[in-house]
Amino acid sequence: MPDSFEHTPSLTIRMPNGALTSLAGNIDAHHRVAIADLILVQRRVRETLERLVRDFRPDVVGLSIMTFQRHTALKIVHLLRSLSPGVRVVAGGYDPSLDTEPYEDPASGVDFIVRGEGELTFRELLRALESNAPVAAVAGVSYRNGHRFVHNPDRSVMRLPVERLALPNRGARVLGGYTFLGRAIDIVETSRGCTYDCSFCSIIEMRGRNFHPFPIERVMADIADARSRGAQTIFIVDDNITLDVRRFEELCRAITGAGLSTVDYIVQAMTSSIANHGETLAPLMKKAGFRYVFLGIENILEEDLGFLKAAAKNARRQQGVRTGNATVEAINILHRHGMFVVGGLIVGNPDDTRESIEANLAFARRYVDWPYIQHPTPYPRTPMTRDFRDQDLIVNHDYREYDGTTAVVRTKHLGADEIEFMRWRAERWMKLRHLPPVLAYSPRFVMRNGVRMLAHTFRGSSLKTFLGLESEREAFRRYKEIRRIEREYLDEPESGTGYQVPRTGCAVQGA
Ligand code: B12
Ligand code: SF4
Repeated sequence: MPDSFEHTPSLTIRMPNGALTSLAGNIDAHHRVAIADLILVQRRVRETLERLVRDFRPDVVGLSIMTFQRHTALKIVHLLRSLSPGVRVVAGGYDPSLDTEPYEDPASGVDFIVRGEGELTFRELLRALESNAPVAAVAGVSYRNGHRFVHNPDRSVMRLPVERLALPNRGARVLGGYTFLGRAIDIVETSRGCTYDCSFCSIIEMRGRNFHPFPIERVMADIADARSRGAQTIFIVDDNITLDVRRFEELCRAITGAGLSTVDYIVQAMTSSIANHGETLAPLMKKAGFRYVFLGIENILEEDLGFLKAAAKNARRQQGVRTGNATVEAINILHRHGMFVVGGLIVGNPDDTRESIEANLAFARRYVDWPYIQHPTPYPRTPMTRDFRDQDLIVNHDYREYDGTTAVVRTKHLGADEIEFMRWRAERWMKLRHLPPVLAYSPRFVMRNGVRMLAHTFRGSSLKTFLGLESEREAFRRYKEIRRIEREYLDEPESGTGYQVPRTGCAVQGA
């Protein structure tokens, strides 16, 4: 999908989608496969798709979709159908897996949904299609049968240490230009799954509570492959790599031992693991080349952590006894070892007041290097979605805006717009503060793009705003309008193709 959100502007961050290369690496070798990450051509989606359909004449097109990308995805299906009426369309990823209904609509143009982990299901689906065999036996697939969709039984998640998956096929990419602050970036997985159950996270409904690591040799081969294709930075996309700290330490040693610490690594981590094991883990991470650590802080207030069911993963323990919150300790350890902290916080929970949101913003201002502050977003089938619905706090049912930085829920005390305004106003200045280290890291990139980077961070504001001649709310209003326009990646398809893009309201609410 081309859709990106506030914290990962395509100017500075264009990362590959890990699902697509993994799927491509695991289908039968005789297929010709092309991966097109549309994030690379955000403003040229239509012409790129027209060209690719002309060049490759695909029999099957698969799309990898998050909820906020649903609208664009359905438009893309519409376009594909107009370019190649007989093409078979497969939808996969978090959104179709957790909310099949919009894709079942005959107007959607989708033929198959692959639910959950996709490699084996997609491979078997393709085998069935090419041999004209029934797909009824393929676990994990939902398919159109006349006017209704049939949902085959779920497929159980792969036990990765024993059930081998082939390496991702990066060679199948037909578009280029993945970069992070001007440096070539790739992604690598070292494990899948998580045993926690944070109420806002889609992972549990997607694959249950489990943790399956890839063998370290396989991870090293994957990193080496990414490196050999030019990656200077690697984002490790594991759901929760810090569940097994000893294994993470072993991985760091393997990276250093293999001479692959010349790559800069970015990883997501739990505060508790870093605080409780950081003294041994952090030096190894630093030596291996880890540079940015995304910490799932979520919230600094215990009541909010309780609501988000994220207290356990943020707990500090000493001699096995819980002694408080792990966040500050985790940040200090990472800083002591020369790593930057990307602070993941969630503000706007049901009981949040102006003061509780301000407390979190002040914390971010003081402690984190790069803020990654979001609003609770009721994605399909998460426990949090039920909580917000039960309390009647969801105010926006347009999934296009479910991108994490648009407030779509209110609290009992504050309106959604006010919550978003508070985050927006504070976060821009925090981001500005990180510019000097970025300049030192990527001087040529910043010299070339610094003005555009600032313009992006402060879009909506004008000289009048900075001089205090207009209210910041006016700038915020303009920012929201810019965001609204940015969300359209594909102009309206021509009529007469027989397909209509269905409305993408909140199915849960029946809107
Ligand atoms: C890494 C990651 C990121 C990275 C993305 C890096 C990248 N380019 O890949 C970063 C940090 C940038 C990011 C950002 C966002 N993310 Co994110 N992210 C993840 C995470 C941790 C892992 C995803 C991953 O790569 N997994 C590995 C791959 C191999 O697995 P996979 O994607 O699930 O794919 C498998 C199946 O889904 C299926 N499949 C997927 N696509 C397809 C397509 C076809 C055709 C088929 C057959 C099968 C199939 O098969 C694949 C292989 O088994 C997940 C999950 C989590 N624990 O939080 C969230 C998650 C996917 N992100 C989410 C969200 C909401 C976002 C953001 C919108 C906001 C945010 N939370 O930051 C932004 C948007 C990014 C953008 N495009 O602008 C949500 C999606 C929820 C939903 N219902 O849509 C998740 C689930 C987290 C959550 N809140 O629960 N994210
Ligand atoms: S620890 Fe992370 S991956 Fe695990 S349930 Fe919580 S948010 Fe999801």
